[in-house]
Amino acid sequence: MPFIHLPKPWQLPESAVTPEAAFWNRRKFLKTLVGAGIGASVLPLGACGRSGDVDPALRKTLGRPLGGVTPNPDFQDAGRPITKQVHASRYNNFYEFGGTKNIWQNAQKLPTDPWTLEVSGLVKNPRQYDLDDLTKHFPLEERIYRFRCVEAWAMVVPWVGFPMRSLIEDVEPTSAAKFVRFTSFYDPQITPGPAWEFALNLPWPYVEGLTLAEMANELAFFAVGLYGRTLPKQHGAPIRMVVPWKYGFKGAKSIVKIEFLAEQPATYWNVISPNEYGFEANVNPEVPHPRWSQATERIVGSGTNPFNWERQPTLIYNGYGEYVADLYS
Ligand SMILES: Nc1nc2c(c(=O)[nH]1)N[C@H]1C(S)=C(S)[C@@H](COP(=O)(O)O)O[C@H]1N2
Ligand SMILES: [Mo]
Repeated sequence: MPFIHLPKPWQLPESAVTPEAAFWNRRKFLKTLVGAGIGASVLPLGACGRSGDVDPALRKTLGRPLGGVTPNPDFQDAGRPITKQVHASRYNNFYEFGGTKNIWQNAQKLPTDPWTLEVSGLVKNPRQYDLDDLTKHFPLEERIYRFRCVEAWAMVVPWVGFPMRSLIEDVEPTSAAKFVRFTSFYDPQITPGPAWEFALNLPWPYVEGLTLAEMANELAFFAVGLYGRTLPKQHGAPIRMVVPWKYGFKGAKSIVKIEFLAEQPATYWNVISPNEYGFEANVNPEVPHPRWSQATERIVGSGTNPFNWERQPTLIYNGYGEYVADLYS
């Protein structure tokens, strides 16, 4: 964004971060430019080419290029550089494939074609989307979002996908629907979990949940791509959740089922350790995890090894309070 430089909350000194910071004005400003047909020429043209250098082993794990993707003008600047793909796509959490960050090659066992995403429960139009539907049924846009894991590592990546709201409009929840459960792929032959899984008896499949109001929020997104291509398996191909104001564990990967419910569903990490991983799980620098502070975060790929990655302050709602604070007042 070379010509426009108005501060967002994350570009201001901590003392200047107020709920009504300049973020909002800047969003309106960008919308005006685009509406007048001026903005398009200064907006980046999608994220192919933004991934940085990719080595041959990693290249094998990448998806196919996605065409017809519109960059969403509101989400082109996350206030930090985009994380290079060599870092983002080789440092993952996907416990179905192991308990370390280094599961990117192991995750290639995930069978993604064919795929069926079933949407059911309290909806007027239950649906099944196949693999093709996921990239063709909804118009695709690109959003560059901050991402903050509860373990205090953070990155910025260009997702491709569609707003969760579009799917809500497709299936039309009934007035009884208040919560939504998202279930990840699970097959004990393919996704055995970490080596220590048997000791803990982990509650597979991985499930996550949102309130319907959270799912309808402008930020809530289904990603089917990353850096201009379909999602690599290690990131949750062919479709995963992205809720950038919440800790990363809320973003279930490789979703096979979405159910609209009247009651709050049980969720994977909350079942494992309820006092460490809440249902709401909004990013909040002032609420420490029982075992570590959440005040700062380590920037993925910013140093030679994860132990000396640069630290930066964590922001309430991960910097997205303008969009979501109303949900919690
Ligand atoms: N099915 C499934 N989804 C998951 C996880 C997982 O282990 N299994 N890990 C979560 C956690 S803790 C994080 S931080 C993010 C990591 O996403 P990334 O690897 O694409 O960066 O995925 C989330 N979604
Ligand atoms: Mo995480």
